[in-house]
Amino acid sequence: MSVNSTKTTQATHDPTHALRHDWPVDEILEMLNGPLDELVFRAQSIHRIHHPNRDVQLASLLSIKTGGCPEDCAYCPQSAHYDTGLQKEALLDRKTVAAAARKAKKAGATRFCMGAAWRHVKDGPAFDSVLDMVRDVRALGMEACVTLGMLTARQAQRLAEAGLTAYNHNLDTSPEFYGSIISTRNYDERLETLHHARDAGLDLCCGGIVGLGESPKDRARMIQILAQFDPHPESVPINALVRAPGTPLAERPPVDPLDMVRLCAVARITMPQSRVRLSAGRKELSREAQILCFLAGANSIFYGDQLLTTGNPDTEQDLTLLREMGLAVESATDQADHSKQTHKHI
Ligand code: SAM
Ligand code: DTB
Ligand code: SF4
Repeated sequence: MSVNSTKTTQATHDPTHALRHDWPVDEILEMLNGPLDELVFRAQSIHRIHHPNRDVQLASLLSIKTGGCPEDCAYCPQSAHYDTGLQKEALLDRKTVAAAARKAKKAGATRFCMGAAWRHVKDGPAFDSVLDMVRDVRALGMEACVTLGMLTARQAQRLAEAGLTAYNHNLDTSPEFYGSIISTRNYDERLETLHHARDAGLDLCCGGIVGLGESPKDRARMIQILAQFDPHPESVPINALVRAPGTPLAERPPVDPLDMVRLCAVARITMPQSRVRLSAGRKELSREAQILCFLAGANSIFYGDQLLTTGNPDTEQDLTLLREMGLAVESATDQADHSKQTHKHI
């Protein structure tokens, strides 16, 4: 596996159409540090070409197994290494998860993402139960995504066989900064799981977090590595750190909203066809800051009052914001067949 692939999917030098996998880090850094108006203009120009529907995907999240995680991710309220006051919960049962998915669908979500606070997946009844949950979500006609930690090639295949749409596994930051945030696993293990998911034919949902104390160069490196995937990850979550009490990063300064705008823009420019998902941290972003993120090419949000263990804006507020912007919301009469996807204005 290589993070330095220089393959180009589309041999075109048209600056707005090219799908490139060979972005030099300095070029990304220049965009991140350059004038904001030029960055947003470039991102929006590319966005218009690749996403003429101007639609936003609503993805709902559910924590299906909460807390007690053996990993020491410095940002995470679910790590067993920190006293965050979070109530641990065993794996939810299949019926509870299916009911939550139905509720999300009724509220307008087309994608349902299930997260487990595991270091890695263990074969056995819990994994079998997750496979059933995936089948149930797909039977509702929704896209199904799970984030379960590290996977073997066989586990990725079993998820694909169950009908899973995408696997979420974030790079979170640059390989250079990774060791300052997590000591219980390394970057290559992260990449290996992503390759297993890709080899099994799953879409990749892979992005990162802003506000961990990383430098602009770390952000540029993360984007560079994401864009080296060929094809690019189909969805790229851009999270702002949620400063969870009890974690080592609880006292970090708040993320500058314009840094979120810039990161959404460079994700859009470097990965033109991907869904750029404006993810955690929206509760602390003003309506105007979120609008700038959409202008910069974000075209998905986590939708629902709860992320995994922390809060998210309420659904009415989100629908109002999208309506005020005049954006369309992705709707799906039959998610099993992507060609039948439709878009509606709200
Ligand atoms: N345990 C699995 C893993 O780490 O891959 C899946 C669940 S984990 C909670 C999923 C992602 O949530 C992390 O990779 C990280 O990007 C994001 N995340 C966790 N805590 C966060 C926080 N406090 N602020 C922003 N994003 C966070
Ligand atoms: C992603 O990139 N962000 C989501 C989802 N993928 C799994 C998780 C955000 C978690 C924020 C902290 C919490 O609610 O526990
Ligand atoms: Fe565990 Fe995932 Fe949280 Fe890390 S981010 S502590 S792996 S739940």
